[in-house]
Amino acid sequence: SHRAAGGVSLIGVPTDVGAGSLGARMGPEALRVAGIAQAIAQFGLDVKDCGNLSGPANPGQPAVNGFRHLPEVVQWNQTLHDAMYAELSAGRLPIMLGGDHCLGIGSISAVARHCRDTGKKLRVLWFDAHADFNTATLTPSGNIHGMPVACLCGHGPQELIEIGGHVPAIKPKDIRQIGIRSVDEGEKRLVHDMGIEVFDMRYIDEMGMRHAMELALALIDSNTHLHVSLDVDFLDPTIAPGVGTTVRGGPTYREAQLCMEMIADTGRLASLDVVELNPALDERNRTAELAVDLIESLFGKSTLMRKA
Ligand code: B3U
Ligand code: MN
Ligand code: MN
Repeated sequence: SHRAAGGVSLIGVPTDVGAGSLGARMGPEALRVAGIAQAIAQFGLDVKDCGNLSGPANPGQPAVNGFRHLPEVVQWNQTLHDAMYAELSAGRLPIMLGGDHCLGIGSISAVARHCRDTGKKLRVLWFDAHADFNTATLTPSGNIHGMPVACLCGHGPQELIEIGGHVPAIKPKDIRQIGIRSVDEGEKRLVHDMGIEVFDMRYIDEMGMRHAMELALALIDSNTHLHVSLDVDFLDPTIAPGVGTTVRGGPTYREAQLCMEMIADTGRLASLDVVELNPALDERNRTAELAVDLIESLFGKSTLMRKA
């Protein structure tokens, strides 16, 4: 139910340079403590923990020209791009353990580059409470974790948009956003004008998660590389308190499980980001444990055996 024949590689990226609050730097360890490696190994997969990447400390500075910590964000993302691209080239399924969501730039630009190398079609599923489509002029915070999708689509500082060697790294038609419920004013227009397909909470309330996911997964075929970028703030904060930017009214446990199961059924999962987990804000590691639980479903835990 996934494309992990060559094994799974865990890449820890312990930083919160793109976030507004501190603590996502501890995300990789919390996921390890919650048993992410064992949870994936139970499916008979070879799991390699690559450990943590290194990079600059969080300088805790205000925004400069609309960006907080741009040089640090660039450095972490370049390092991540290289690590992720190496694992993909080796035929493995990389899981990026964040870290804040600015890391989606390095991760997905590596995935997009791998797709260009191999002639694969890319589909990114972006699970998030936020659209992450801000720019230097639109951002209310300067936090780059609110900008990765814009950067991937070619709207952002040159150093960030060119990390994967091709600008833009992805096209709007490559991505589907699910669970969105907090979008800034100017950001709304840009998301609309770029033509991003968004299944927001209003859509999910009216049409149901099953229908939203059927559309988000439409036209995936055997030549598709499916990348999942899971911002843990996608989940309702009552079940996932361990995130810096909670937004009420997110998907329930059951809705989130269904998303993961429907992805598992495609058999095309080929890379994953787990980001924005903030252990400093969590309760007894329950948000990390929930993320691991969902990842088990993503790897096919609840997939029944096929009738002959
Ligand atoms: N849109 C807001 C808030 C935000 C976006 N992503 C996160 N928070 N995690 C911003 O600052 O860009
Ligand atoms: Mn995000
Ligand atoms: Mn978010």
